[in-house]
Order: sequence, then C-alpha cells, then structure tokens
Amino acid sequence: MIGELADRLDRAALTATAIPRLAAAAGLDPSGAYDVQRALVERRLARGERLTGVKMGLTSRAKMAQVGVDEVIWGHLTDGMRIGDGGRLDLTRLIHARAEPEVAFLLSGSGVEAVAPALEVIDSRFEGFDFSLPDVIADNTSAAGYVVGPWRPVPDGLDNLGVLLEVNGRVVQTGSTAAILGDARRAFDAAVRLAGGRGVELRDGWIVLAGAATAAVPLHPGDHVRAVVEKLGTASFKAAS
Ligand code: OOG
Ligand code: MG
Repeated sequence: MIGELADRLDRAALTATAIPRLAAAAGLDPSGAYDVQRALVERRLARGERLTGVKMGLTSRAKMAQVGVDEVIWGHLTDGMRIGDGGRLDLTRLIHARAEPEVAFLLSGSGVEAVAPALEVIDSRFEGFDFSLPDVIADNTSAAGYVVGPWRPVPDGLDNLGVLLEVNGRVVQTGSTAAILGDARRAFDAAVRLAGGRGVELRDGWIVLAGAATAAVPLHPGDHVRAVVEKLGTASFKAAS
C-alpha cells in the first residue's frame, strides 16, 4: 500500500496533475505518511537525483493558518529541486506553485557553518492545495524547488531579522525570523531531532530550510520573485512558462 500511494504522488508530480487527498481513505497516520514520503523520495533517487538536505514546514503561525495544519513537519530536498540564485523556474512542470521566503542553514561537522536567505517553491500535489497533516507529510511537505542566496557566517542574532517577499519589485509579504519557532535556529534543532527520529542523519554539505516566515504567494508566468532577509541579503528567481 505504501508503494502504491507513493506511486500516485510521484505520477501527480511528474505529470503536473493534481490528485484527490489520499491519507484518510488509506488510514494513514503521520508515521505511515513518513513511510510514504520516504518511498516517494526513493523513486526520485532511483531516477538519479541526490539528496541535498531537509526542509522544515509549518514552523510559523502564518503558514499554519494558511494551510490549516498546525504541526511542524519535515521533508527531503534533492538536487532536482535546486534553482540557481537568479535562475529560472519552469512553471509548466508544476500544478499550482507558490513561493515563500525562508532562511537556509549549511551543515558542517554536525553544526551550522553558514546561513543564507532562501526561497522555497511549494506545489501541493493535492487538488485545491488542500490536505490533512498525513497528506502533506506523504507529499514530501509540498516541496518542489528552492533557491539559496549567498552564504555568510551566522550573525549573533537570528531571532528577529526582517523578512520581505517581493514579486515584480513589490513587497507582497512581510515578516520576521522570529516567526520561525521564535528563532530560526530552533528550526535547525527540530530538523536534527525529527529527521534523526526517522533514521535520517544530516550530512556535511546538506542544507536545512527553516520554514517560511510568511504565508506563501501563488506564482504566475513572468513573475520575478525575491526574498530579502535583513543582514543576510537576497535570493531570487524568475518564473517562466
Ligand atoms: C506545506 C509546506 C510548508 C513551510 O515552509 O512552512 C512549508 C505547504 O504549505 O504546502 O514548506
Ligand atoms: Mg517552506
């Protein structure tokens, strides 16, 4: 059953076609949903993708309120999701993509070596971007793409840096790294704990996305999207059709 559910989600992503929710009918609890997520990611790895890190989700109230799920979750990142800073995102491969501003950590020696402004592109494989907790876990927490800006040493305080999300030069969301579990560094600790609890040890060179500081915004062809994080700088991409 786990493999069949993973196949359904994998096909939905590969064909950019939304599917109905699946967790309730399959009786999936969060633990079973992480099994589906793992099987889904294994399909990507079998096609030649490599793991590049993990992402935290629903670490801010703004995000919990937007999707109606109020638990911290985590998912896998692969090199197939990476978009270069200032690069291009092909929207035709996605269903109903959204962008959100994040902070990324770079791992080294099991600690944080550097931090960067980042953007995540999320694209729920579920119709209407509507899901339960086990659904979104099984769907690899809606992960679809990510951009990391320039790395820099971790500044003294990460607990209250201003965050802006801009689309075509206009500010569309504002927030603070304080929105991320009170301090974005807590998201890193949660990643170590939650992924570790599922047997995934974070490796040197991996990145950890801390989770969005604001709600996500829908993407349209031609959108130029930029995250600005106080003291850290910017990360951007352009959505092409
Ligand atoms: C779930 C993923 C949440 C975040 O940063 O909070 C997430 C979703 O919003 O579809 O990535
Ligand atoms: Mg996110």
